Amino acid sequence: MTKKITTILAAIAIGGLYAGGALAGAGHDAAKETVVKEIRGMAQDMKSSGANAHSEAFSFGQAGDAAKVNRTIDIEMMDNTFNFSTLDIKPGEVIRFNVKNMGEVVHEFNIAEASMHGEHQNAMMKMMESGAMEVDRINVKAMSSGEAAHDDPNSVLVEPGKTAELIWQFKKAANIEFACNVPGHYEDGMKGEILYKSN
Ligand SMILES: [Cu+2]
Repeated sequence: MTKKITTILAAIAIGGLYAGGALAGAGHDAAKETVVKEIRGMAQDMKSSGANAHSEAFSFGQAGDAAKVNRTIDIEMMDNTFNFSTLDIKPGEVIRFNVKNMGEVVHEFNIAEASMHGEHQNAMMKMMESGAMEVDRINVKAMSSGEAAHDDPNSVLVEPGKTAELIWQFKKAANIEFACNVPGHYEDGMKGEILYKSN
């Protein structure tokens, strides 16, 4: 049993005592609600601390709602460059990115803080090593399990000739880049800056 699960079980036990003690009073429901919230929070922590879960909040926004899209931007990925070197975004804007891979190798469109791209490059190297990703194809079965899983809401990994969609709601933040973290591509300059010129 992992430490986190033990902690959650302990919280449930304590919650039971707490709720039980308050049973006679009017505070019962409120106490129960607090405990439920705590457990939910912990389950969420556990999820986001997992090797393949990235549901934490980002400084620069969150996965966007398809019904609230303000604008569509066509992203073309070549070997190894994007069709844009910068993107100008309004804070709050929900953008649908149509991401097309025109190249002959797998590319990624990932929106993140510059420092996060570095971390993601290490993860991507592991995917390559584990066989979850090859130069020109994605091994979906290997990709969907284990440490090499690629399920970040701020990123799409696209095979040659394919198109993927990413909907993102932007929040203004410093040092945000779009980049491809396939090994070697970022270093080749396959990246660009998100600007917030039109506030
Ligand atoms: Cu690339």
